[in-house]
Amino acid sequence: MDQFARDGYLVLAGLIPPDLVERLKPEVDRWSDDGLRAASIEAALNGDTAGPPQVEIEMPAHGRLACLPDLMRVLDQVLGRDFVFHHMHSCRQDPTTGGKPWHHDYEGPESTDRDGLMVHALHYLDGLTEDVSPLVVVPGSHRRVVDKHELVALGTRPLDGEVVIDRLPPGSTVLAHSALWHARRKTARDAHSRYFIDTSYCQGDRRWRPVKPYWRDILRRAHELRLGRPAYPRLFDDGPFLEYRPPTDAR
Ligand SMILES: O=C(O)CCC(=O)C(=O)O
Repeated sequence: MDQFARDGYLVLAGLIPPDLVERLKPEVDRWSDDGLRAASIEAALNGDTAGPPQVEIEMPAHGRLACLPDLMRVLDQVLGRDFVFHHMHSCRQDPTTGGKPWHHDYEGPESTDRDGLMVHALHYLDGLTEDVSPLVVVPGSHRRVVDKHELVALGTRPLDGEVVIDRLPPGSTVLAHSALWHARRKTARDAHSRYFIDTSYCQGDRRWRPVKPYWRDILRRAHELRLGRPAYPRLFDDGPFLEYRPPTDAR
């Protein structure tokens, strides 16, 4: 955990069991190809509080990933026992998908708050190889207080001290402090799709901004599915969340 505090991330190589990876990939395909992802983005853009017909966490393997016991055990150590689910995104990045500029994903009440601990589990179902775009991080950058939108102007250009993560075995997760500066650097060699899911968690005794207008509905659906039970009955509680505020940037 000293490494997480110092660098702002941990590599959890092969955290996701192979059979779960095999169940997740067709769900990601369905999410991407059957209009479900598009519907969830549209609902978010429309400020829809009821949510789209299906959300990621309702797909069985995605629901399992969000409360994967081996991940929960790491979160116990990083966040302490009192933590809640924040959100999940699922996406198949095809070779035509672009890079993602430098940013962080910390969602405190105001852009400069760094009061509590929030993390993003970045899951790479096929791992990372030289055939796809790498993840790039700046170790220690989670300790700098920067408005997330300021970073975007940097694009994906190399930054001092950066670490390029381009070799990970299948089913690997990078657990990042949500304020860590990170980017997906598009490379010319993108040869096949990159299966990417992120799940995010935050300390339950602080206040947080949700990222989707239908966040309450997602938590309600997770409760109905009894996700996280019996070990983590509070994982999908709504208590720590402030009201949703639409982003001011064009994210
Ligand atoms: O695609 C990646 O490797 C990282 C994506 C990312 O930074 C994000 O979704 O916030």
